[in-house]
Amino acid sequence: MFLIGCPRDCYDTCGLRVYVDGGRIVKVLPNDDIYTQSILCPRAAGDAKRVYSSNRVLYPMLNTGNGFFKRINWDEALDILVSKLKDVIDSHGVEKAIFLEYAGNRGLLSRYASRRLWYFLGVTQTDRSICASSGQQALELIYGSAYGIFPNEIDNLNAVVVWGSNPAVSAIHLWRKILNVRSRGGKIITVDIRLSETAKQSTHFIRVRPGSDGYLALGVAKYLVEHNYVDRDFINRYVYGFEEFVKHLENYSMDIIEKVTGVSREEIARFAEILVSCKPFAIFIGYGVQRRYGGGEIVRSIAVIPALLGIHRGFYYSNTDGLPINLSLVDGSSMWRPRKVVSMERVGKEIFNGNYKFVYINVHNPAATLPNASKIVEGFKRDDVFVVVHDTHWSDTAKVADLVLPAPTFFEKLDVVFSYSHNIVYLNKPVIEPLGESLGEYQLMCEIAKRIAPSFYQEICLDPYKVFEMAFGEEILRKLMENGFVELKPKPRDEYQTPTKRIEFYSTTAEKMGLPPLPTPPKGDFAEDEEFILISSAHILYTHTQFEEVYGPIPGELHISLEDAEKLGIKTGDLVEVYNEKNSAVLKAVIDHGLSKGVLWTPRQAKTVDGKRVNVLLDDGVDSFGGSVLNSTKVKVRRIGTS
Ligand SMILES: Nc1nc2c(c(=O)[nH]1)N[C@H]1C(S)=C(S)[C@@H](COP(=O)(O)OP(=O)(O)OC[C@H]3O[C@@H](n4cnc5c(=O)[nH]c(N)nc54)[C@H](O)[C@@H]3O)O[C@H]1N2
Ligand SMILES: Nc1nc2c(c(=O)[nH]1)N[C@H]1C(S)=C(S)[C@@H](COP(=O)(O)OP(=O)(O)OC[C@H]3O[C@@H](n4cnc5c(=O)[nH]c(N)nc54)[C@H](O)[C@@H]3O)O[C@H]1N2
Ligand code: SF4
Ligand SMILES: [Mo]
Repeated sequence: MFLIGCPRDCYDTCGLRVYVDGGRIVKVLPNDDIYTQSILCPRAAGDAKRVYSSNRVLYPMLNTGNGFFKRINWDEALDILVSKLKDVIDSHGVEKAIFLEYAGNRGLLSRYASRRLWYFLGVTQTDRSICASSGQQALELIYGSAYGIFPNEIDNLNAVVVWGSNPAVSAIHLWRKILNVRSRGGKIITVDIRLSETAKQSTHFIRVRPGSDGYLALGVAKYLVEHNYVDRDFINRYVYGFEEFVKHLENYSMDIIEKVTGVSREEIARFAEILVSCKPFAIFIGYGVQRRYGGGEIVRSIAVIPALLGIHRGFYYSNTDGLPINLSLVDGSSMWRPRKVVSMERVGKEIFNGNYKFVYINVHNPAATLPNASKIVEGFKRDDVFVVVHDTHWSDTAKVADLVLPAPTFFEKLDVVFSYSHNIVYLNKPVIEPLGESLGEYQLMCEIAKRIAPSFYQEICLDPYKVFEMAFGEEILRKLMENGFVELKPKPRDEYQTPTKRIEFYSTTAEKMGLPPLPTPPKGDFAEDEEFILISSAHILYTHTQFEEVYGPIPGELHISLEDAEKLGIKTGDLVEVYNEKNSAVLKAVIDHGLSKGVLWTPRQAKTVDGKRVNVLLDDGVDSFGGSVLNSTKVKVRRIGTS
């Protein structure tokens, strides 16, 4: 039995016990530590099947045109790759080469250290903003960094607010801990635009209009201030700009708040009273709520609530910057900068226009997961663009690449895995041999570095254990090597890294950035007549596009309210065309009683009936805080027939 950490982009970062027989993985079981709690998610349950699936990339493969690939050897593959890269750098400039990488594997070697060559060369990179950027930035403005409570602290809470997050699907281990709060007589209040799986199991559900959450938060704040519930001592000591904030609240009347949010003042009062009577509580701020226009301001408005009631960092968002890990040393960004950084939302258009002549992609499936997915596919097919994909499986992106290189799964390679939620770090030693001729991301990066930058090889490519030491320091690495895992000490919750060292309700940094100094949320996403807001979120069987080889294509379902379905003459099972100025897609309708009028829901990256990804429809705009606006997408719908 081997104990390893799951490196998928997932809140939980579980400990997995892997059983191997005759060099093959036969069973994957959950560890019984305080975070994994002996619970196995469906993805880990399907892991062994996915590792040995026929969809694995096993050898270097060269596209010979018309979608055919021929097997070549590694020497040939590296020669082609390096000569194409050199050509582009020499004749077009280094910024015409782009490195696309995201979250397929969050291991220190697989993801972070493999960036070193690309930072060194200075090729274009994205801003990695698709997932959680706006909320991260918002929390940094108020608190100096985004870390909040750690999962072991959930046991001390009397209430949890789940705000724009769906942990019953997206973080089942965290959710188990939150459910324990309910079992102990505490409260779970879910704020969502639909009756999500999480909402169904909560003690309270507050339904808001899409993107109006900032108004709801300011409504709660107003109630707390007006009823003198705020903790004056705490505020005097730790908060900067409280008086300005109170004045600012005058701009938001309860009448307007009710109208904008669809939540009555009585419900707002009940919500606020629960918070007052259930201290300590924490607000789990989701990523779904901030992936929209005004998303940063929404998170900023929500994040002041715990401080009003005297709680240090009474929220959870992403805890990476609360842990002692030096990622910028590991990935080289502390030494080298890319010549150009492009927004992840907009990169599709640039690829379509042929702005990049050489594209290197690993741990990422942009042809399926980014906005403008169809433009990315077309761009990759251009003759003047050379695309290299390093993946474990034949992803949508691999299928349209020029050169596809085989990568080992996390069971097949050395790595260190940390979490963005809890504080356990795992040392993953390979439990089986790499399948086929697969080569790890870091090893491959070193092979390319050896050929393209031989005189700097020693600086770019370090011994893997040196990389781990740079991340954690000697002492922690020693413990990690001894035990196979280590617990990191989180930063204190009463420390604020803002310019004033306080919780900045009024942010001078925001002012300098051209943002409002006080939380100024949008009224929400309003659709015109016959238009809908399209929301997408996680599905329990998949991690983004992974596991289709185990569970089949991500269901191409379009959930619609009964009222809208009746108006459009749509029944469950009907085929509907969903369209906007970007594209169209055919999906299968499902009448969903948890949805309200004007709002549609679909699983993330759903595979549409006409063979596309729902991402072809997504809004490619950028929020004023830099993040994506996927959940602000507007579409129209018409019935086209029965399935
Ligand atoms: N419609 C819609 N689209 C979305 C979102 C949404 O809410 N709705 N959410 C967005 C969010 S939050 C995110 S985080 C992104 C995720 O976007 P991606 O990171 O592109 O997501 P994945 O589909 O997981 O793709 C990762 C790829 O990495 C590969 N991979 C897995 N392990 C390894 C490995 O060890 N080595 C290598 N080389 N490859 C590996 C997988 O096979 C897969 O092809 O999607 C975004 N897209
Ligand atoms: N099973 C599974 N788990 C995953 C992933 C996966 O692909 N599969 N992906 C992982 C990744 S990369 C991420 S980013 C996380 C994301 O996990 P979460 O933070 O849970 O975010 P989402 O799943 O995008 O959406 C959560 C909820 O936000 C709601 N929502 C959307 N817009 C609004 C709004 O305006 N207001 C309010 N109040 N609610 C709104 C949606 O209805 C949805 O129920 O999940 C991680 N966990
Ligand atoms: S995918 Fe998430 S829930 Fe499943 S084993 Fe990995 S970390 Fe745990
Ligand atoms: Mo994400």
